[in-house]
This record gives sequence, structure tokens and C-alpha cells, in this order.
Amino acid sequence: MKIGCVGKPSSGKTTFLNAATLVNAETASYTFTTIKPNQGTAFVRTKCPCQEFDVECNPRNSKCINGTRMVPVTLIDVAGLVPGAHEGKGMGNQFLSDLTDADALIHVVDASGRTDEKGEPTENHNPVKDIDFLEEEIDYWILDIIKKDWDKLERMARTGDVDIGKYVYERVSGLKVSEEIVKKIVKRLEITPSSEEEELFKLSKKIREENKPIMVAANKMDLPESENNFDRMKEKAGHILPCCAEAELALREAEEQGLIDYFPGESSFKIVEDVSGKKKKGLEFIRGYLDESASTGVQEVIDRTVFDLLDMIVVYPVEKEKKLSDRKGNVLPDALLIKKGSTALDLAEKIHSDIAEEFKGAIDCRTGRRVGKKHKLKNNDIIKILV
Ligand SMILES: Nc1nc2c(ncn2[C@@H]2O[C@H](COP(=O)(O)OP(=O)(O)OP(=O)(O)O)[C@@H](O)[C@H]2O)c(=O)[nH]1
Ligand SMILES: [Mg+2]
Repeated sequence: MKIGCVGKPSSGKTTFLNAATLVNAETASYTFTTIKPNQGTAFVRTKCPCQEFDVECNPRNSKCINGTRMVPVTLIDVAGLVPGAHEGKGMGNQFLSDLTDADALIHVVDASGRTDEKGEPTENHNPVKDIDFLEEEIDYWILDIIKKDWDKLERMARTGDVDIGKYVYERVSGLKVSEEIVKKIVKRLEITPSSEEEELFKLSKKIREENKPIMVAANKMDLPESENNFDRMKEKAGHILPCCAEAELALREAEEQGLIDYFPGESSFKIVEDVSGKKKKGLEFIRGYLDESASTGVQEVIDRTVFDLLDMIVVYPVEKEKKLSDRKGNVLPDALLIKKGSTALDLAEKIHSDIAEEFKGAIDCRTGRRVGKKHKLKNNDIIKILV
């Protein structure tokens, strides 16, 4: 699972990534601080079944902290995008290729309106505009991918039949979109080799909506202008959540230094070491923010992107149905993210193609019942695959 952080310069993409992953990449108030992409591991939160079964788990691919299972997802942040990037403005959009295999995008928006469309300091910028332009720049990026060799397709069409759906799919297959979906969109939009750019742009937009769903993270909510702007943005964005990346980063750093007790996503923290001066003031400011907002929002953005936007569930494959363990006795070793609606056979495929080939059935370890390959999995299921 890979999620890309996108947005204009200085919106707080790297701060968000650092807060969610603690990788310590460079951030600054000037634009284009990030040129090469930064990458780190964030975690989505889910309830671990260990407490329900009163067992001690031995997670291998994830972590369990006091009954909360933390499942890793890769987060990547790229250089800032500006309007006209597809024509080479700013840093252009070449670096978007780093996002080719991303499953979803988090659009980090500066909700305060204190930076203009290029990320330079200003006042009263309308962040709603940022939502529109970013989608458009990504659409243009996909359009360029589709248009590559389009003249070849036109030539081929002159001398014989071409499978246009297949042709488009081959261009965009790297984007992790399914062939079936691409062909459906191509058909619905009645795309032909002589389609105009405008029609191909619509095609790109549809592919983006299918394949790079966007969660808007309205960042810098600690600044006073942000609240009004958030209400305006809510009307525009399908999925949007408020956050304060800087506060989350400060809390996770203070926690790492042993100054506070804090668990990502929680609404409070406890100071456990003597802190004074600027640090104390900073923490007190964050406490005030948390009192009003319930959480910094960063963890919520990651969780909701995976569970709501991408519609994923968590499933625990095991080999011993009574002990809920693998062959070596590790209890609930793996927590796997899998699309809602997946079947027992899909899970087998995710574990290993060999297991899928030898699939004979599965056991739902909660009920002890044997289920078939078409059995739909539920969130938090513990499943033994029979081979
Ligand atoms: N007030 C406030 N400032 C923030 C917040 N998040 C980030 N910032 C500040 O915004 C500025 C830009 O942050 P970066 O994380 O470097 O932004 P970026 O989007 O990665 O910028 P580029 O790499 O230049 O595209 C820095 O000065 C951050 O401290 C926040 O939640 N609140
Ligand atoms: Mg950056």
C-alpha cells in the first residue's frame, strides 16, 4: 500500500510525512524545499483481536500497542506542484512519475490562505482554488501518458482495426488501474483514434478518479483563518479532514525524546519530564488546540484514506485455527490490508500464488466454520486457508 502526499509548495507535505512517519526530511517556509521524493512508513490503526481472545500476540508485519494493531503503509511526498506544471511551470510535473504506483493521494492544502498558488507568502488566498488546480494538473499528467504515441495509434487505425481500450490500458497500466475499468471508461466516452484532446482529457480525468482517489488534508488548522476556509473547502472536496501536521510532529518528537506520553491520534498527552521555556509554551499551545479539535488529525487522515477512501479491511491469516498462530507459534502474526468485498480466495492469492492454486477452502476462526472460495471476508476476520 502506497500513498502519495501532493500539493503546492509550502502546504506542509513534508511536515505531514515527517509527522506520520518520523523520518526527519527537510522542511522550510521557502518553496520547493523538497525536490527528491521523501519516503517513510506510516501506520493505520485498527483494533487487534488479541484482547477479544485474551491472547498475547506476536506481530510480524505490523505492531500491536495496547490492543491497537498498527498496520504499515508507505507514504511518499514529492516536490510541490503549481498551476501550469504540465507546461513546465515551477518544477514541472516530471516528478509525478514517483506517484505512478500510488494507491491514493493525500492532497495537503494550506487551509490558512497564507500562501498563494505558488506557495509564496500572501493573505486571504482561497484554498478552494488549490483543490481544483491540483486535480487538473494530475489529469494533464495522465493525459500526457495516454497521448504518448497517439499518432502511432492513428496510423494503425488507418490500415486496420485497433483495440482502443487495450491500447489505452497498455499506456496507463503502470498506474495500477485495472484493464476492465479502463476499457469500460474508453467505451462509455466513445473514445476513437481520432478523438480530440478535449475528449482524451475527459478520459484522463475519469481514470484519475478511479485510480488516484484523493483525500484532502486541510492543513495548518492551528491558524485562525483556517476554520472559515475549511467550511468552504468542505463543499468542494469529496473527502476532506482537518489537520495540524506541525502539532503532530511536535508531539511525536516530544514522545520520542521521552518528554511526554502520547499515542498518535489521541486527544491528549501527558507531560512526564521537566520541560520549560519554548518547549513548554509549544506543548501548551498544542494542548489548547487539542482541547478544541479532538486530535491533530494526521493519524485520522491516514486511517480514513485507507479504510474509507480505499475501502480496505484488515484480515489476519493464520495456520493454526485454535492457537490463532502461524506454524512457528506466532499468535496473530500478520495483519493484511485487503479490499472490502475480497473473498477467501483473494486472501489466498495475496498470501502466495501457490496457496491460491492449492486452495481447498478456508476456516473462519471466530466461528470455526468452513467456508468456500467465494466467501466474502469481513473486517477483523481471522482466517485459516486450507491447502
Ligand atoms: N502553522 C502551521 N505551519 C505548518 C504546518 N505544517 C507545516 N507548516 C509550515 O509550513 C512550511 C512548509 O512546510 P513543508 O512541510 O516544508 O512544506 P512542503 O509542502 O513540503 O513544501 P515544498 O517541499 O517546498 O513543496 C514550514 O514552515 C512548516 O513549518 C501546520 O500544521 N501549521
Ligand atoms: Mg517538502
